[in-house]
Amino acid sequence: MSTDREIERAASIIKESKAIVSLTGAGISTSAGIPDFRSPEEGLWQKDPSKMMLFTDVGFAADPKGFYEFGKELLPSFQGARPTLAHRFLARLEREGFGLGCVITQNIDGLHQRAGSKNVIEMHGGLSTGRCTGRTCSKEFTLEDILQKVEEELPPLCPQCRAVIRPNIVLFGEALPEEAYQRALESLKDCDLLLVMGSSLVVYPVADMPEVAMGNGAKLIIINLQPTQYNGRADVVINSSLDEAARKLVKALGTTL
Ligand code: CNA
Repeated sequence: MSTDREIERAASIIKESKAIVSLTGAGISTSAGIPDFRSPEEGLWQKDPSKMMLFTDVGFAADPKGFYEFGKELLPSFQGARPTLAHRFLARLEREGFGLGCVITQNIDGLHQRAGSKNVIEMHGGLSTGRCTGRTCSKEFTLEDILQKVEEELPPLCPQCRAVIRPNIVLFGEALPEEAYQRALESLKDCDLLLVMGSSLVVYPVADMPEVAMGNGAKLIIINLQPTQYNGRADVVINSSLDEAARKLVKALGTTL
């Protein structure tokens, strides 16, 4: 549980910081109904580790039908999701002059943008678009196109070249989008506070980002239910649900949601 002392300390660091970057993970969207990967019991990999393979570059290429069958099960949770208090908290920190410059997210759900955050760097792509995997075909698709095709056949195929369509997300084993990665590194170079929210900090290279920020002199605040490898080095660790922490931080900062 987060103590009032940790909240007060985090609020005072936020107030005195001039250039804040937030790094978010799947934990910020669990209260919106989207399961994460590694939470005990509810995490997708904890429930069924065999599904992890489908989200690798090799696994997708070998079994795109299996990927989409599992994707169809997960999709309603993404479609029904609304931004959480914690998403709205970050949008407010950006809008209200608290010095939040950008949100670096590992999430693919688009909830930061829907909460009103303007400067969002998606490290693992997003679900809202897709593309043909054909070598010479570069056709792009909206999520609506893909959903329509998924109803017709699995896996969905490109109408132009009949190759498999894939969502524009980064699968395990693939490189991060270079432009997003460079932008993220730039923002970490200049920040004086990294605020990590809802990430196990085990997926590299994003898991190196606290190291990069601290190496540049930034403070580190972690809000997460489970411990991370950086807890011992963070300035403040708030071990509570993100929505509860956001509610208390908003009060301590003297703002509203
Ligand atoms: P993860 O490894 O599943 O870790 C999530 C962390 O959040 C865990 O340590 C939990 O303890 C913590 N957590 C869960 N719920 C809460 C809560 N309510 N309050 C506070 N802490 C909470 O997820 P990461 O993001 O670290 O791993 C990166 C993966 C997850 C990326 O490749 C993502 O694309 C992928 N992912 C994204 C989504 C999404 O877009 N919403 C969903 C599932 C997985």
